[in-house]
Amino acid sequence: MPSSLEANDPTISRLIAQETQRQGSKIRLIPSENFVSSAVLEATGSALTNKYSEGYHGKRYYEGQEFIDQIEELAIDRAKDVFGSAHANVQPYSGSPANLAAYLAFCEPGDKIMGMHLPSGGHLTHGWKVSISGKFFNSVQYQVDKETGRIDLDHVREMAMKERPKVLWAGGTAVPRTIDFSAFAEIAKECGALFFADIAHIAGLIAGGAHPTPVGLADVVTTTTHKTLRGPRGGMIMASEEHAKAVDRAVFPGLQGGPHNHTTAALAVALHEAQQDSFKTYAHQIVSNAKALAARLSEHGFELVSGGTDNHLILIDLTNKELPGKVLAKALDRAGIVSNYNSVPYDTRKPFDPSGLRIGTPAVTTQGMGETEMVKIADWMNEVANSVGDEGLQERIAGEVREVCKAFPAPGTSGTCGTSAHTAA
Ligand code: DSN
Repeated sequence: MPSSLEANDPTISRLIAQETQRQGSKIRLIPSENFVSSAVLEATGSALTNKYSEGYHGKRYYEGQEFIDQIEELAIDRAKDVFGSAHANVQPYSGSPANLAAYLAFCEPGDKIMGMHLPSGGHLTHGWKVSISGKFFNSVQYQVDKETGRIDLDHVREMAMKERPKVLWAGGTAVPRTIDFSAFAEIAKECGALFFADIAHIAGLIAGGAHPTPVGLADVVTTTTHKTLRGPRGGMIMASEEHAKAVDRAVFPGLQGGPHNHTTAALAVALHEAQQDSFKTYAHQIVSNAKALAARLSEHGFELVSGGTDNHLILIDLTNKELPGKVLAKALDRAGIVSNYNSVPYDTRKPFDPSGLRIGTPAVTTQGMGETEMVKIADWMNEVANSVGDEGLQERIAGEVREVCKAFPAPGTSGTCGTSAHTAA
């Protein structure tokens, strides 16, 4: 008997099945991607998508909120518990809207903001020129040190004292090293800035105790919920009690309409998973896996920005291999290994054809892979990089990748997940 989707829309049904199969049969190294549990998937696909709920618990603009209120309160309570935050807003649609809401809560157009330069690993919404944050605000940006590839806190301090921004951002999308949130908090205090921490990439590591937290140090902490945190696609803002009202008003009615209740419920489920001891194991294993992968890649002569990794992410500078990131990413994809080409600090190539490749270990860790598999993956990557035009080689490796994926089935792609690193709630 076909499912209702198969019967009603066989084309979309087939495409979803094909994408699901793609995810389950390739090694997914994009550091911002993951596999959610079947429980999170189930909540995401629930009838909650049918309901409008503008407002907050006790002050909604539609009737029929008796269950939605409970769901949103549970998500908030769990977020506060997992991150030790005084306040949490779970309504942002994703990371960029969460960051916009943070601006709306505290800034006026034209205010000066200071974030990390995109090619240094920052995010578009931290003041990059093509983003609304770079257009509506007066943006100044710090870069990583050219020699070390790391954030130079003396440079950040010097620039912040000179520029006196309204907001100082820490966090980004291609930062392979531990972020010293205490140092950023001190700099923000010294120069009179508000400190915004964007933990989108590392939220799961923080929840699992594998990275220091900015909660309690930053005025505002924003995050997506679908990266290492392993929840549905969404966003969240955490703040002290002092800033709670401003944050809530900025999200609604300032920026958004009705919250996506199916996402809120799925986030509550993911946060429940993050409360389990097994989540700590998962978070620490992500880092161990990334270190093992980085070490083996270095042995193969890959040059890693900053020399390695402290977290889930590795940024490879392919300049010494005379190989553009895009060429290697496409060859790897044919070999069943999915990555993304990415700018490296001080890149001389264009963002759409950059010098780097960005990889990470959240998804493979969720599948239960460990250091042994990371060494194998690095060896495959090296083989592909040494002969990017060899389609026979890529086909052989794609077959071997499929076998490995069969041994480490991903939740939601095969209906099972027999791994110690994953909690199916
Ligand atoms: N697109 C996200 C990432 O891949 O890091 C950032 O927004």
